[in-house]
Amino acid sequence: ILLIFGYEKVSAGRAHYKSSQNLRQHGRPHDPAVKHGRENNSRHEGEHTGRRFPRIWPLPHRFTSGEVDEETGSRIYSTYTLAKDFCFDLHWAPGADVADIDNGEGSQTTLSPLLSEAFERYRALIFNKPSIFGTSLMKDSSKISSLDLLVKSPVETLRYGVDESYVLDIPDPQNASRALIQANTVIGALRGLETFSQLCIFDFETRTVNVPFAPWRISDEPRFHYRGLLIDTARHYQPLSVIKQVIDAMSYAKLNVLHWHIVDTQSFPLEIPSYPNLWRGSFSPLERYSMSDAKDIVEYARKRGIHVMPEIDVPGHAASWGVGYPQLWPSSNCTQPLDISSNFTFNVINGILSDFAKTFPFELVHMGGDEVNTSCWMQTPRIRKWLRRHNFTGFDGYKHFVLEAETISMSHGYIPVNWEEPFDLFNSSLNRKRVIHNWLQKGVAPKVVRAGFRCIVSNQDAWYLDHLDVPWQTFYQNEPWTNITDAVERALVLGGEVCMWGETVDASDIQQTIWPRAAAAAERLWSSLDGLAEDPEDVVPRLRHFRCLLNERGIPAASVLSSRGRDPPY
Ligand code: CP6
Repeated sequence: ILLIFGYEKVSAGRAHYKSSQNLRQHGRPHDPAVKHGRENNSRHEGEHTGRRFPRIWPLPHRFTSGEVDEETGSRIYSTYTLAKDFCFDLHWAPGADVADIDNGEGSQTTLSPLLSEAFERYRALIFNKPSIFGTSLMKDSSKISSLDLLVKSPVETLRYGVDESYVLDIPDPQNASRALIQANTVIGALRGLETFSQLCIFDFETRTVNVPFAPWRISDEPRFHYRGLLIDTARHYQPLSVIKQVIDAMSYAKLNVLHWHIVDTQSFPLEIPSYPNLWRGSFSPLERYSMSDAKDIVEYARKRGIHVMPEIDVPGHAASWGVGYPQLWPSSNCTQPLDISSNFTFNVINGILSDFAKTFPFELVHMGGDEVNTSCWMQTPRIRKWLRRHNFTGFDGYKHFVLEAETISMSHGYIPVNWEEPFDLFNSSLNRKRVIHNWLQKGVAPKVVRAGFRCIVSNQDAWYLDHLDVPWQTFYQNEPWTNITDAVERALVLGGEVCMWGETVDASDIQQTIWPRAAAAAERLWSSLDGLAEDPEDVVPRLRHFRCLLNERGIPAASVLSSRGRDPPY
C-alpha cells in the first residue's frame, strides 16, 4: 500500500483518501458548492469535504495532482510532511556561468544572495506556527527532506521580460524525499518558491507542515510580462513600511511592476538632488522620501522580482513642483500645466530624469501626460505670447510639451510611457517605441496595437481600485486581449495594471482596498486564457483561500464576499 496519510486527518481508520473522480488536470478548478459563512477558516475548508482544486493563486498553467492507482484506475492523493530539518538546496544547472556572481567582497561565490534571502523569507512563511513540536506522527517515508532548486542562470539583474517560468515537482516520497524546482532564472525560481509555499499547510493535529493532494507536478509561466499595481503617494503619503507590505503582497500574487505615482498636484514628497527645493512641495517635512529611501524600495522590490516604475505626470498634475520653484508655475494663482515657455521647466524635467536614471533601473518611466487643461497658459500673457510666437494653439503647446518630455526621457535611456490622451489626440507624432497606458474606456487597446504601439491596459471601469463599488468579479473578468486576435497585435499588449489612486486611501486602509481585488486581476494577467474561469463564482473557494493566506501573512486583505463588506453573521 502506497499510502500514508489521509487528507481527512490522521485519526483512526482513515489511512488514505481515494477518489473515484478524476481531478481535472489541465482545466480550471471546478467547485460548484460555494459555501457562505465566515472566511477565517476557509483555508482548511475543503479538506473535510474532499473537494480538490489547487490551493494556488494565480492558477498555474499546467498541473497534475495525485497519481493514478493501477488497480482501480482512480486517482490517489497523498499528504506529505515537511521534515523537521527541511531545507532549501540551490544547485546551478550544468553549464551555468556561476563565476558571474560576485559576492561583493571581490571573490567569486556560487551562492545567490537573492535566493538565499528568499529561502529565509519562505522558511518563515511556511513554518510560521510556533506550535510546531517536530513530533510528527508521520511515517518517515512520507517526509519531504528538502526542496532542491536547479537554476540555469545566476544573473540577478532584473530586466523587463525576464523568463519567469518554473517547473515544480513534488514526487512520491517513497521514490524520492526531495522536491524540485527547475527554472531558467532566479526570478523563475522565486515564482516557484511562492507556489510551493502556497501548497504547504500547517496541521494543528500533528503540528506538522503538510503538502496535501500530492504528488504534484506544476509547470508554469506568466501570460503577460507586465503585471502592474499603481500606488499614489501624492494624494496621501504612504510610509515606507506600507509600500514594502504592498510589495510583499504583490509577490504573493505574482504581480511584478510597482507603478509609483510619486508626485502630483497635491504634493511632491520625493527628494530630487538636482533640484533640492522640489520636495518643499511635500505635505510636511515628515512626509517625504529621500533618494536613499527610493533606492531602498527599488532594492526591496528587486529581491522579490518586482520592477519599480516611477512617474512624473507632466505637464498637468504638477502644481506641487512650484512650491519649491515658483517660476515653474504660469502664475501664483494659476499653477498648472507647468510653464511651457521657459527652458527652466525642461531643465528641471531633465534633472529629475537624470536622478531617476541613478535610482530606478527599470527600462520604463511614466511621463503622465493625462488631463491637461491649457487655460492657465492662455490666461498668462507671457505664455500666450510664447505660444503666438511659435504659431501654437494651446493644443499644439500640449503636444510640444509631451514630445519634449519624451525626448528627454529617451535621452536618459528610458522607454517613456504615457497615459492614453497623447495617443488619442496626436499619435502620429509619437515615437513608436513609447508605451501607451490605457485608462479611460475599454476598447482603446485594440486601436493602440493596430497603430503599432505597445499598450498597458487599465480601463477605469474594471481596474481602478479607487472605484470602491467595483467588485472583484469585474476585476477578474477584464480581459486585456478583448477584440485583439492577431498574434502580432496581442504581443504588443504588454499586460495590465490595477490602479490604487490615493485620494481615498491612506496607511490605515490601503491594503484592504487593494486586496483581494488586485489578486483577481493578477490571475487574469498570469494564468493561461483557458485556465481562467468564465464564471468568476467558480474561483470563489480558491480566492477565499488566497485571501486567508494574505491575512495569515499579515496583509489585511478584505473579504471576498463584497469589495468592502463583512462576512454575514453566523
Ligand atoms: N490622477 C492622475 C488621477 C487620475 C488620473 N491621473 C484619475 C482620473 C480619473 C479617475 C481616477 C483617477 N487621480 N494623475 C488619470 C490617469 Cl476616475
